[in-house]
This record gives sequence, C-alpha cells and structure tokens, in this order.
Amino acid sequence: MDFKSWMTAVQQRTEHALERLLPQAATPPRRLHDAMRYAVLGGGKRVRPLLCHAAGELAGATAERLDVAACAVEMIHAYSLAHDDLPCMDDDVLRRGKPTCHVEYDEPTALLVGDALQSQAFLLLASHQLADDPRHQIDMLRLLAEAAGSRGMAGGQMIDVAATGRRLERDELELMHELKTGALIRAAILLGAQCGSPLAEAEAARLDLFARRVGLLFQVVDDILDAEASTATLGKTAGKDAAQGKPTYVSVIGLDGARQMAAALRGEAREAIEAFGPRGRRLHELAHFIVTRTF
Ligand code: GRG
Repeated sequence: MDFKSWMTAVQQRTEHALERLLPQAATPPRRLHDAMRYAVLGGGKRVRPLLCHAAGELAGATAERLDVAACAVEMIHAYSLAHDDLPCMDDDVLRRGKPTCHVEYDEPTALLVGDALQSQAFLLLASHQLADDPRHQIDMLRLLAEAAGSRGMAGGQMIDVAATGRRLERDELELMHELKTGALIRAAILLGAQCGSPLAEAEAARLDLFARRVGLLFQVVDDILDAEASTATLGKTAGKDAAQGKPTYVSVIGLDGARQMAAALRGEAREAIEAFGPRGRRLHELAHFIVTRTF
C-alpha cells in the first residue's frame, strides 16, 4: 500500500476508534461529553496515532491494540490543546479550523474537557489488554503518565509560560520542546511498539532515538510553519509565537538555521531506524511527511 493510502486508512480507523472510545454525547452530563467529542473528533492530522501505528506495525502489534493506545495519546493531545487555547494560556479562538473549545462552549467547560479527556486516556489504557504480560501494561501506563506530567508535557508548558517575553538559550529551548511536544510524540511511538512483541534492547534503543529526534523535528517544523504559513492553511492563528514574544527556533536560530536543523534531525531520525530495514518503512515515510507538511 502506498503511504497516502496507508495514512488515510489509519486516520479513518482512528476517527472510528475515537468515536467509539469517547463517552457518548447522550450520556449525562451531556454538555461535557458533547464538548469532549467536539474537542477530539473531526479534525487534526492525527500525527501521534499515525506514529503509534507505524511503530506498532514494526513490532507486529494488532491494529485493535494500536487503536486503543493511539486514542489514549490523542485524547491527551486534545486535552492539551483545549487547555492551551484558554485565555489564561495562549488565549486563542481558532483550532483545527473551528472555534476553540472555550469559545464554542465556555471556559469552565473547556477546563473540564481537558481534565476528563486526560482521565479517559488512562481509563482506556487500564481497561483494554494491550500487552501479553500485565507488567508491561503497567509500564505503558507509567510511560504515558510521565509523558503527560510535570516531567513531560505539563512541565514543558510550564517552561513555555514562564519564558514568554524572555530570551531563552538554545539548550533551554530544546528542553522546553523535548518536554512540551517531544514527550507525547515519543510516548506515541514507544506505546505503539509496546503493543507488539518485545523488541531486543538494541532495537528499543534505536526506536527511542528515532522518537526523540522526531519529537524535536515536529516542533522545529511547527515553528517554521508558524512563521511562514497563513492562518487559513494552518487552521489555527499563524504568527502567534512572535506576536506573544514566545521563544521559538526561528527567533533563536533564525529561519535558515531552523530549516537546517530540521534537515539534520530528519537525517538523524532516518539513520536511527536504518537497521530495521523495510519494517521501518512507515516511520521513514512519516518523518518525511512531518518535514514536508504544510499545516
Ligand atoms: C496545557 C498541559 C498543557 C500543555 C499544552 C501541546 C501543547 C502543550 C500546546 C500546544 C501549543 C503548540 C502550538 C505546541 C507546539 C506543537 C504542537 C503540539 C502543535 C499541535 O499539534 P498538531 O500539529 O495538531 O499535531 P493537530 O491539530 O493536527 O492535532
């Protein structure tokens, strides 16, 4: 199957799985469930689910297990976007081409949407069999908890909030992004692999290196797009980072520097999984997609 068809198939099955694994809108409290579904369904590139499936295929995981892991990660991601868009954070009105959650509903609802999506993600991981050995499944819960928490995404967001209007050194910027964006992307990839047969130690290390490089790569490209692309193309407000005085790769190393960095990270990511041969094909293709994406 060519990459485009594979990508569409995974995006479609992810959409169906999310529909099924989110609380139904008719279940009370209806307003909260409706808003959770609004925040998650019908939008987004589903990059994390794609990475999760690609890594899972490499480890021989079933698509059914991967759907659950991918949805758990996507729910954490959607929660982070709903909270990030709130007036006390980024204060944005447009996300995935539609009004942000607090604009469509209200601030308390958007806050609760994030809280409830985070719980729903862990509920999924705890209530479906994703690994043959239950101890591995506990490891998976721990991995997602670390990726979402204060030493992962929430910690990265804290650095981001505290850094607004201040100049960051390149290594501080790197840590911020490793945590804010990279940790969840890494979790998507490692959880996908953990749904399958255990990888040999050296293989797991290679995949982890790939995951870390791709996490950073995604952010560098995001910064380039924020500086270059239009709001209409992105489906979210463009040029926001500069307007808010946020440190980005473009502000710290310039547009050319950021482009060179993206090319280097992509090379390192590809090299990390070279030894997997054809098993790593989808991951290779996704790294290419992340670099060449326009939204
Ligand atoms: C509120 C705890 C908390 C964390 C927020 C993810 C995040 C942390 C903030 C979002 C702000 C931002 C622009 C981050 C940079 C990269 C990023 C995660 C972009 C959005 O992800 P995409 O492009 O979005 O995968 P879609 O809509 O395609 O799912």
